[in-house]
Amino acid sequence: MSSDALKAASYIDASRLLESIETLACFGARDDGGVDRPALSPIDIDARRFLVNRAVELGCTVRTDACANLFFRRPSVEDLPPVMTGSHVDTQPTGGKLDGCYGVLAAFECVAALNDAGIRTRRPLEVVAWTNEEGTRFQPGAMGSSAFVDPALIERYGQAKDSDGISLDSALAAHREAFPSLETRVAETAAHAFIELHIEQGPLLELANVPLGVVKGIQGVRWYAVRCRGVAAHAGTTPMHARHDAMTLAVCIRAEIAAFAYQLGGNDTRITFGRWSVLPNSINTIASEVTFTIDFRHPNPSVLHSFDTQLANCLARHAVTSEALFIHPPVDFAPAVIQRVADACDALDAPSLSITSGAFHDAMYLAKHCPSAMLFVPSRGGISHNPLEATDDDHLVLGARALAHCLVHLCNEAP
Ligand code: HGY
Ligand code: MN
Ligand code: MN
Repeated sequence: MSSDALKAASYIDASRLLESIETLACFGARDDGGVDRPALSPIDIDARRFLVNRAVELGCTVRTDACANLFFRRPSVEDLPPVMTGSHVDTQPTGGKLDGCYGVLAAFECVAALNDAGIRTRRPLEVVAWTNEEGTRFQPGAMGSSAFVDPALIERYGQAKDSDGISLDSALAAHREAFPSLETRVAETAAHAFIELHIEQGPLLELANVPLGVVKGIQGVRWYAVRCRGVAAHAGTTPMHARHDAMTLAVCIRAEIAAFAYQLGGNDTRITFGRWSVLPNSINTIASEVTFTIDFRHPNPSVLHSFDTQLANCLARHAVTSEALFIHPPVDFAPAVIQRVADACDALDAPSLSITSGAFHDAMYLAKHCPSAMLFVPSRGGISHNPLEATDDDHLVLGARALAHCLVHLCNEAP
């Protein structure tokens, strides 16, 4: 088996992989070299059409599901539960070319390498493009993978609306119209394993000067929207003592939240107040309403729970309302699949680092569905969710080789 695994790894074609990354990046290309491809937007649908065509060229069957996930399955020798791999192709508004996309395209490259090497596997290999992982157009994030694992979620998700008031349901309808003949992947027995290749999106691998990350888990995440109310009034005539300025209240609450987050979480604290909306958002009118989002991450479940409690107390003190947009505990991946990742790094003589993911990924939900793990490659300067997001070509190729090695072993594991 290891000869087939090494053979598949050797058939990874660097220029074919790198070219596919550049091609996909054209869908939603920004002038600054980044990508802006909102989930299920017309741009995303065009990108999906590129993936569907590529998958058919590679001899895969293509199916979808109620949440517009795309499943590209390479046939196998035996009719056994598949090994799944993949990631997402929706991006942040000022995203890069690699976040999510690399994991899908490297998986396609593994299919191409298996084809070129004439390798057939016991189990089917199923590449997946999960819908709306970023959660930037529709909240929460990782909608496609979570709805795949728990189909009951799709009904609530369908009501989610983007900033233009378009519901996920109508975006899904547009997707079905764009791909009218795609077969629906019906629920079947759980996959045998899931493995996601992704850029680290942080600095640790680069700081350690190591080309591959063996990902043992993902830290927990909390997303909230906090709404502060005030009274709109004239900026020139209203004395300071007579104001009810929603922005003053929001800034004060933000400071309190940041303080107790750091006090709870220490150096592992990651807190971001990334999205603000101000009403009426006029230079010369005191704000009547300010809504801001909180993104809090931490590897320790009790810190996450304490944050929830302290946030509720803080907001109650100020008589401010909030909405929980996304709550997920830390995830530990499956030791057996982690071992496959570590073995692949060793087989390719590549130094590797055991790492916990700071970013969330679709694998956090797949870990509930089947034994799962992830493999990272370094992000230059630790930069991501930024048009400057980049990874050295040789790292991108090495990651794909390691993924191929893992997939061959997993696809040939006995029932
Ligand atoms: O926010 C995240 O962790 C992911 O990159 N969407
Ligand atoms: Mn991602
Ligand atoms: Mn991302």
